[in-house]
Amino acid sequence: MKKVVVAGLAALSMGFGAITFAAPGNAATQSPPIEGQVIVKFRDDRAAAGVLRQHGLGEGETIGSTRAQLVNVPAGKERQLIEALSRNPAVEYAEPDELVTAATADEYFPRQYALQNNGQQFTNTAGTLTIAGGKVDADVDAVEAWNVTTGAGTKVAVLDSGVANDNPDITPKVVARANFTGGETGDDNYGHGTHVAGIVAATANNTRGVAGTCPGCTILDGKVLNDSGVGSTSSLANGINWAVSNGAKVINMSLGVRASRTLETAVNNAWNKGAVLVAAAGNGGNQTKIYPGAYPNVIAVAATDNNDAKASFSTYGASWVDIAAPGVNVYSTFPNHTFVLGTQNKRSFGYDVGNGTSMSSPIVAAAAALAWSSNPGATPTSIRSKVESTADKIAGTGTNWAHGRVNANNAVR
Ligand SMILES: [Ca+2]
Ligand SMILES: [Ca+2]
Ligand SMILES: [Ca+2]
Repeated sequence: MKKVVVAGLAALSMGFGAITFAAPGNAATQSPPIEGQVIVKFRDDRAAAGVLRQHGLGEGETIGSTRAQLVNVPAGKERQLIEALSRNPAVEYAEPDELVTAATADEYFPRQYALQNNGQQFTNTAGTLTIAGGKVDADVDAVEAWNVTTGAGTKVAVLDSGVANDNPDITPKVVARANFTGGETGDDNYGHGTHVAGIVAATANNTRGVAGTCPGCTILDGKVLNDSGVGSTSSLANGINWAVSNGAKVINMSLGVRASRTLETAVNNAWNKGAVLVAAAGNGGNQTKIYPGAYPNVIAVAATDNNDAKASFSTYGASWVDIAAPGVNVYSTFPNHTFVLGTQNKRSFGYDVGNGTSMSSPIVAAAAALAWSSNPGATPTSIRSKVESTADKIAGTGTNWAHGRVNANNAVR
């Protein structure tokens, strides 16, 4: 029987340049306030000196344009003085001076603009990759979402080319594996699945590599694409069934195929059994439907960049593309061994950048998993509705997709 080809929507251009530039400094996410100083703002600055004197304090420096003062206090008395000052009617507010740190202690986190975009920019030492400073907050507010939940134990199925056995940032997150490709090793010798899985659930705060969008999530690794990134409708349908049987709350499919009644039945069965399904919209740069994304019970995801603009390669069209997520220069995990990409052998050292709606889909899948985690009694319908309805509307993109660019923080509130 002739197989229908399912091509992984592989990155249009994967960097594979040696990533050698120095890691930025990092600090813990939870730190105590800075000792010996508090921030005070007065309703009328003319009252400041008198009020501070009542508490045995002198006036401090003004903080930029805020009109608040940074006041020196005895170490250990910060909280007590904040409470006392807050009760004074002349004080608008008093608050601790908090330590500002990197959001996670992962080496490459600052490159992950999709999770937190401060307008950061990078050029690698080889000069082969530049990420220009993007638009501040053109991101999915993952760091803010993690204050509510990191998705602990929520299972996300990645139906893809497998997940590498040798990447300490993502391999330990795999709780079940199955190989539907027939004959090949269960390892990822294509790279695509490892990259997608890392976007979902790479371990955060381990000093290493990247952070997943849902760092507490676990991965069901269903290998449906072979080591050339190709599979069949039947293997994909089997993978969907396996994912549901193994407790997947979300199923990510960064791949595309022509319509198939078998595939649609598998999709609908999974949805009816309680899984949210997410798929790439495609990299055609046009409005051509691909499946499973175009099925009604699958969220189809387009790609944006670090300016919240539609990626040039992204398939689009609000009639069937549901939502968008960053898909340009997305950092994630790769195998830590030689694998095949196209016709070439590639030696990867565990991390690289990827481009494609394949990278956008797992961000939405992870946001759905975070939403499940904060609403355990929800249904696929309510989770999908939450993720879609709370997306950030991006001016000028209304005809490209039905909802906005996903916002994980909104999805968990
Ligand atoms: Ca943000
Ligand atoms: Ca990490
Ligand atoms: Ca759809």
